[in-house]
Amino acid sequence: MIHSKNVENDKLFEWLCSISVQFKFAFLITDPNHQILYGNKAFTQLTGYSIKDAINKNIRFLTGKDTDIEKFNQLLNGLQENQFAKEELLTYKKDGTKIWSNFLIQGLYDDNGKHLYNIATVTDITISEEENSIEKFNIQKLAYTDYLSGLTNYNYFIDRFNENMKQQKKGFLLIIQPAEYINFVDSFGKQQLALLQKKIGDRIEKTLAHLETIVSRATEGSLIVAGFCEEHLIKDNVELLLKMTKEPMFLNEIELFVSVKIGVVSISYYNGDTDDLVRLADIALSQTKKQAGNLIVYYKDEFGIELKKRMEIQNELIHAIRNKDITMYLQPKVNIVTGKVESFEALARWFSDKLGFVPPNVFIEIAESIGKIQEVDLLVVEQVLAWLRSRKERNLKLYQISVNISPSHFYLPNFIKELRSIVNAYQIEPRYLKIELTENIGLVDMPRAVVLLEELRGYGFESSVDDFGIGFSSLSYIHQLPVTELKIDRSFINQIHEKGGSTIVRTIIQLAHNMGMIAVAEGIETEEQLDVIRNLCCSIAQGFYFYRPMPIAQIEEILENE
Ligand code: G
Ligand code: MN
Repeated sequence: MIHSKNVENDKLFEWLCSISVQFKFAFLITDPNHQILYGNKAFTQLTGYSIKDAINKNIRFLTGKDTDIEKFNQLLNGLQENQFAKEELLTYKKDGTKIWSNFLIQGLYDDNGKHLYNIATVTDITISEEENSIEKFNIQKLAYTDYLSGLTNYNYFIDRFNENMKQQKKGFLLIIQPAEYINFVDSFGKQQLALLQKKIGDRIEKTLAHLETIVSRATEGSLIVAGFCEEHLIKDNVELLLKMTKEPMFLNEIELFVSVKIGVVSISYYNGDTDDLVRLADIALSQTKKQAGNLIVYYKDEFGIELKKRMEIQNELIHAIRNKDITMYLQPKVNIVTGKVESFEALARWFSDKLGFVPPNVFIEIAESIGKIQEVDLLVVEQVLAWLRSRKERNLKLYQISVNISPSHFYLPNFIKELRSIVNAYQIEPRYLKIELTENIGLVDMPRAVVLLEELRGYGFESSVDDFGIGFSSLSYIHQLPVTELKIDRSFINQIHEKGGSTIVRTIIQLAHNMGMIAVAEGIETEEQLDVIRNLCCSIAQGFYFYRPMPIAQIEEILENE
């Protein structure tokens, strides 16, 4: 990244860069005078300008002789604080070709009203079907790259590995981690860690140059490697990797000796599911943490107890779903100004006779992996409706309740039909249900997501984007989705007291308000966090600070006391 200001703004800047990598739309960050600080790859694809071409130029360099300069200036000069400005303009590619584009610009300000950046998205509105599919192809390539390190990412690894396995290859899969990567991040920062990972990645490729390999960045702190060779050569090949730690690596002219932890699994354990194999390598890696220094651990069957546990949970879960043994808990969403309960989020909880309490993140993930998540979601919806119905019969106030819907069945043809039919059966107005979807939803199939959300809205259901701000954030297309609420991911609330943490939350709240949406802060645990988001004009919050998710009986008590 080419630019450095104070830490606080850099964090916002870094976040904007990281989420815009996946954007299908050209995305630029400029300084308040419209000088370009960053452009994503879609920008390069759209305009033909490399990032180097664009950096430090004024955004006006995209114009040409037929551009309506006055209109463009109006757009740039008329930027009101925290407002979107939009205009259709004729711009030029590097090779001189004209493009009609939709320019969307917004100013970002800090807590003191200081103008930090502008962000601009540029969409080609002259695009043809054919070009569109080329663009999609390139987006795929983008989706294969880890932006910080420049290495290929986990998605790439999985796709390539699966391709290789079609030819029934032999060899190993391993996960490799610099031994003290947490300390490393503390003393050097994430950007430097990414550079180090890139260097390790290059060394691995060199060391194993005699093999066919796939080397990708699996997580922030680890690389994932597949090497294809005969079974009896696995050990020799993997041990070569220890040699590379004998020579120092240079980072910013500092000499570093890096020790590594390696978890290895033989491809002979492959059962058709690459995720399972990766899990085995991960289990082996976790065994390396018990000792200091360089260490390689090979997966053994004894380690597989964890996997057995998972199978057990899986089997119990199937029974639990059949017996409707999943319980709905409610967590209040609170109006910060009045302190009153405004609405609820419904959450699935599972108390198994055999296994005891199984944490939701555990069984939800398993339900997803075995194709049972739709049933879990609908069990929750049904209990929500039954509760509303029972309150209606007792002439008590009804509240709007959010239900989490997994992207995996949001797109199924009968989803909306089924939803409507149970809502009808309980005779509850759809406006009492809010459909919570994760922000990746538009990434799967954006045009269809819009159609489905419009359809839901047409029937009177509201919808909301959950866990906003992480992963494939939809900053550039969120304004196209007919949703009424953005839920700021808990991780941002957690970091709100770190330098720059509140700037990101502030930006998300501004974005939500600009688009006429409600911003909800999730995971409020302390008074200090509440104070910050209150100052940022967020009006709805949810979290342990107010209430934990609770069974209906307890919720009824709270409502009685209000
Ligand atoms: O992904 P989603 O936002 O739907 O996740 C909701 C989960 O977050 C629930 O399982 C709920 O128990 C949990 N949760 C709710 N409030 C808090 C909180 O204040 N802190 C933490 N750590 N978790 C919370
Ligand atoms: Mn949720």
